[in-house]
Amino acid sequence: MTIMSDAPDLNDLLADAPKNWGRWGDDDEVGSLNFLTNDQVLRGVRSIRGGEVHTLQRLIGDPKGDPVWPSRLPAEREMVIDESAWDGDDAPAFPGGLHYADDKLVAFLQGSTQYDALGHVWYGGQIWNGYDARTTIGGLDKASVEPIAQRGVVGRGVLIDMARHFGVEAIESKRTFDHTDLLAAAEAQGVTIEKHDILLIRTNHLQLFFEQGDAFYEDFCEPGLQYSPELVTWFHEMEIPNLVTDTIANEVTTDPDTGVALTLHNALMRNLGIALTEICDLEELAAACAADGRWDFLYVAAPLKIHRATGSPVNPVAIR
Ligand code: UVW
Repeated sequence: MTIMSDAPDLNDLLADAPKNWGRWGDDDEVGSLNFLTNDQVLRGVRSIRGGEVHTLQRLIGDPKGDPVWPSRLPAEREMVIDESAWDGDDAPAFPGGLHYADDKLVAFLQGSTQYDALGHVWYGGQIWNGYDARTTIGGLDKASVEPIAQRGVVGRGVLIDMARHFGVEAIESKRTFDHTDLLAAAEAQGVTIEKHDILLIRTNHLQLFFEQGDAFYEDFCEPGLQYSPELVTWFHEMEIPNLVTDTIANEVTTDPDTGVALTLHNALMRNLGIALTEICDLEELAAACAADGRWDFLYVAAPLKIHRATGSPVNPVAIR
């Protein structure tokens, strides 16, 4: 597939961008999650005050619809067996009269609240840590979601409420912001983004999915962080291990200046090894943070251990 566009090639755009390739060895597959040492876990634990728990996954099979990237389909849950199996003469017979219900899920692994594998996106024939992009054929032999699932993600989380900062209920399509806006929002919230924090950004953009229906996908361009060399340097110097958002793709879909799609997936994930977590529901957490003015917490997440997968559903937990 050739897409005609005047957009610069990512090889050129990111030619001088920083990389963490090799920083944790030639065989690393979890990238900046290496920053989450035992001390960082304990730093996260110290941000718990009352013990209140918030889960951050969106409902799979939401009767109101499941927001997904345009080329994907929402998950379909199918009943395999239920009480109706015992209606007919050929009903299964288990000793003792056991009946049970089973179902299955046909789902894009990137089609709900999810962790991206570090090898999920690339350019120039190389994925995270310099592995050959051909290692993705038929399944990710390198930098799949499996090593992330194996190690888990635990640290101090900080929520930056950009919708609140902009004074809107939900940030509209195409609106961009950068690290200086994050810092201004953090200051207004009275919280400091510290080195090695897991950064959560609320836009509440997906409220528009629920309000607009199919029109949501017309001229699809989510709001979010916009690439600049300075923003990438900030993430690099802050050694952010994980970026978590409530949008489908963590960043402005198409950069309004360059026309490039998902630049930060490449600059942050492919090059720096920052884990990306998408489609979270941050509403309840944001309300709790706003109510008592505390915006940091222990963040805990473990995607599913799926061999060679490009991503995995997850239900992250924030403990305040
Ligand atoms: C793509 O990379 C296309 O999507 P996402 O990272 O949002 O799953």
